[in-house]
Amino acid sequence: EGVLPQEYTALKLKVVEWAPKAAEAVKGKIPEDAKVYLVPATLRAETMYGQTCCFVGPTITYGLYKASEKEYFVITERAAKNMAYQGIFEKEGVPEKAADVLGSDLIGTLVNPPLSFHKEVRVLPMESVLATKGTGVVTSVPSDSPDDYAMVTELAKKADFYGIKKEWAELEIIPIIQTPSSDLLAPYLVKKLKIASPKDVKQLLEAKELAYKEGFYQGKMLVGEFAGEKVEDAKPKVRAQLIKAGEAFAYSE
Ligand code: A2H
Repeated sequence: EGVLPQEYTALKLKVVEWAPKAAEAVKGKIPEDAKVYLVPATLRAETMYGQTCCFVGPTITYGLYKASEKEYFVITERAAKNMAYQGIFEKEGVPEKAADVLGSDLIGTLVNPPLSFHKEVRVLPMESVLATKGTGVVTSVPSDSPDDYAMVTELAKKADFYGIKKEWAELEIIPIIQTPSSDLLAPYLVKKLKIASPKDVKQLLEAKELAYKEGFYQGKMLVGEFAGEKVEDAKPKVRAQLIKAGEAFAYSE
């Protein structure tokens, strides 16, 4: 962990339809009219137009935590404790857990990602999701995140092995940010650095650094309300909009 606190944007992806095992795990545990959200933490709010799926760690145990009377969040216990402490939940103190659900049981759940061109996306597995960072949930933006692009490519290639439907990993990747190199920076870098799979950890780390620098300092928005503006300028505006709309909140650790 770094010295400075990391200021994330926590995004609310509403559950539209549970995967069968997740449905079983939550059955009768929350009010019928309550909304449940998967809540990924991101540093790149301005890329949220390009979400194509939502990653969970298949071996991570998540909890369904009560944020308010009618809202529940699917996150790690660690994140729930932080959120309770930061006054994000209606009730302060010890977070109230309605149910446990294993990451692998969430796979296939259909969620509604704010701002995204794709209105409904699936929950998919990513082994490299850390239980010790953010909320343990990662929203996937394959246009601008090399990790995400490498993972959705792998999932589409080996759908049967991962126990998913191929089409869940094959949503169209839409250009969100123009940089000097490309309008699809992550796929461009993955190809350029000859990254074959999520196992190419070293090259992915390099791609991630390159993508972050070029995207942030030289990127221009191609879509959304701030199209034409520099990423640097658009980032806080997109974030503020999401927060104002009640679709996201600040989360730090
Ligand atoms: B970012 P930092 Cl488009 N395990 O969001 C692994 N990765 C995690 C995580 C966890 N528990 N929690 C968050 N992350 C990812 C978007 C994005 C991100 C883009 C480009 C780069 C990028 C869409 N995925 O991150 O270690 C989340 O992915 C590259 C750094 O706290 C989050 O932002 O610096 C980022 O890592 C936080 O990483």
